[in-house]
Amino acid sequence: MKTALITGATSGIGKSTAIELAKHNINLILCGRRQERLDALQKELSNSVNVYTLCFDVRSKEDVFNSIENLPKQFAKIDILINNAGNAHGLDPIQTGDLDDWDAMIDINVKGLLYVSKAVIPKMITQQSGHIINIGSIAGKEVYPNGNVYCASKHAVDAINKGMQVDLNQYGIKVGAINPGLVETEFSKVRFKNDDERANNAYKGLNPLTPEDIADIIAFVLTRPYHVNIADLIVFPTAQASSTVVNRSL
Ligand code: NDP
Ligand code: 8X3
Repeated sequence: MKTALITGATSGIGKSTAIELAKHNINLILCGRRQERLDALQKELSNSVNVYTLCFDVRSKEDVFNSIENLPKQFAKIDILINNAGNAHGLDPIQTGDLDDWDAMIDINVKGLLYVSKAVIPKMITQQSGHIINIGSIAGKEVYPNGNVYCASKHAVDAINKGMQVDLNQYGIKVGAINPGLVETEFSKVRFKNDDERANNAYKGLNPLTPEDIADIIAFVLTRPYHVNIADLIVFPTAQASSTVVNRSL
């Protein structure tokens, strides 16, 4: 049985991915900052697979490395890494953006992803196998009004994804990115700091992607034969054609 480490497993895409991978008999290391949610998911999935939880903030280099280096033996071999933890913080023009929001996005979406990857990649190199899926975004392919720093953080994920592919190619490790458009999760609640009206407006009048849609794609990517690597994939709801072209009347 394989083991997957999923960051951001307490909500949205990460949580749905955990549920989906359990159906594929993949043991799980679930990460996030909200221990009670990790505990609940562990309880839910432990009937079918082995589940271990790691509660850390991806911004803490020390906690990331301590947690991953001290995994119990049963979970020490990580076959799959889903780099999913991340959020947008704010949606403001560059001239009025909040510095704390900028720090959060760069520290979590970029540096956090790097810390977790740095803790896991040496294990995969020793094994000469592994599969890393980086959750990017359409915001890593386009820049939209007021998206500035979030888009920058996801463009960085796009570059890191390509960098990992190039550098890890010699070890037989698969690396790929999934770049979704609008997915209804807690993402907009976080972006708009619990302003429910603004959060709901993001999905108003359209049929957005669900986190289960992304989990389904992740499972598809993971179950391709060894010689097939989905390197970079964009997925939109049918109502969306780009970051700014969204049909809200379908
Ligand atoms: P959610 O807000 O539902 O989930 C975000 C997850 O990230 C949570 O589990 C959260 O866990 C975790 N997380 C956030 N900050 C930290 C941190 N500092 N340390 C550790 N974990 C953290 O949003 P989504 O599921 O939508 O987002 C998942 C990924 O998908 C993100 O990378 C996002 O950028 C990307 N994405 C989302 C899209 C969307 O429209 N929703 C579209 C394209 C990409 P906890 O708070 O418990 O730490
Ligand atoms: C999340 C999708 O369009 O809000 O990455 O940036 S978007």
